[in-house]
Amino acid sequence: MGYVQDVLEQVKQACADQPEFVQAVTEILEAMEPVIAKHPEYEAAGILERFVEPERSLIFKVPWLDDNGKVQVNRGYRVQCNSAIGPYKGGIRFHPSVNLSVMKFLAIEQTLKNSLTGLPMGGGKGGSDFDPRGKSDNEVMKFCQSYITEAYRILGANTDVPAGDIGVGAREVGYFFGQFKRITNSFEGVFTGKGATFGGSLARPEATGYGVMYFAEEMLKAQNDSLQGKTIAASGYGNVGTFMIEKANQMGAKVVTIGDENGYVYDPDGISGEKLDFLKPLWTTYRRPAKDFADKFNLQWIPGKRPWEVSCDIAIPTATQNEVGKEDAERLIANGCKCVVEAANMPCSLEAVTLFQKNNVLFGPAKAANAGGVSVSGLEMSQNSMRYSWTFEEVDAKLKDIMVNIYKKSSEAAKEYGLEGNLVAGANIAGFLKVAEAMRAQGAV
Ligand code: 2IT
Repeated sequence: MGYVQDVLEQVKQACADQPEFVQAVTEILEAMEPVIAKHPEYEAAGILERFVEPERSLIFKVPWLDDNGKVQVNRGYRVQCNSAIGPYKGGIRFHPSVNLSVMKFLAIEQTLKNSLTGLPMGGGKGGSDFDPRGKSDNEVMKFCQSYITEAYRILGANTDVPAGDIGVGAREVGYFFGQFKRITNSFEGVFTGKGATFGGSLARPEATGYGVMYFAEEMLKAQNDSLQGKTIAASGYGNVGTFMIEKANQMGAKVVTIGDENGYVYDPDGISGEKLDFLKPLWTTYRRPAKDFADKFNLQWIPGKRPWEVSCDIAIPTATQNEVGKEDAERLIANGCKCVVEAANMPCSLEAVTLFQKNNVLFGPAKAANAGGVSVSGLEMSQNSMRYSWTFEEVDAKLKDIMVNIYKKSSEAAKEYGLEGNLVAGANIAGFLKVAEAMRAQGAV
């Protein structure tokens, strides 16, 4: 076997109990064959086997007192994957599905995504199996403080800079920041996604969703097409989904579905106006189910099903990993879907991605398409270092530039390595080359 396959086999054996991590590594390494063929020095330097091993993983106890005064215990994680090109950077996820496999997959994806942004950020990810649904504000605060009381020792503005992810938004980041400041006696830009009154960047809440649509626009432009008049199916309605809908509306498209694990809402008129106003805080502030949205506006609620059965031009999964499987992909293709843009991290299974590619469905991979969030996080770090802040318009313009650039880098890398049109390969290759070069230059560390 060749070098790439050898490393993949090693990961499959060593991490057999980590299916999400193996899935992410499989996709990445399969794109590496032409890279290794062109760069034998990477094999000599052992870059791949070093790249697939996180630099450090911290797993810790997070004890907290609930509102009844009872002790609860959750498990916390922070995986510091790669620091070749900058401090570890990546969100914190609170969701019952969080485990080491999920953390490691997110951290390695983040490493390549952050590289693609062109900003100096390494890759990391953190989280806990804590379920924020149904928790009071007081319980969330106590949990966040306890998480940071352990994690603070490996965090720092020049070391590791977390942000939000599923179940973690501005409120939680505020509690993280307050606890970190108290323990370390320092006011530093150690988190992004902060509130605007203590160093948060304007346009950070909008960044991931807007960035997804800027990226989608580039994908369609390359086909002499546009978003005007397009029908979009989406799923999650958190921070990413709601701002994706806002930007899609501004670009002349409409989004006809949102959903959760219990079913989905179908709104053929498209979600806009007072419907979007209601939807925005539904998850991010109230952590409420999707059915509330259907009930409020008398919209069709389809229980027990995923949105991927409706007729749409574009599917934008905005919820979580592996929410689009093989059968969903088959149905989307049969119903005429021509473009899939991953807004969540790794929302499409490997089989689904292969089906889209075989059937000439335009496919925008997460690490490129959803990089807008961490891009503005990078801009938040820059603003904090300067002790200065840019206007919304300035940040939004920089975000758009970065997304256009990521599209360009990914499509050019695909072409250069003989895989024209394959943005999965292109994004992996373009992201990897910068990290690999930095690792090689820094020696065997
Ligand atoms: O998946 C992601 O890119 C994020 N959750 C955002 C990470 C960040 O540091 O802004």
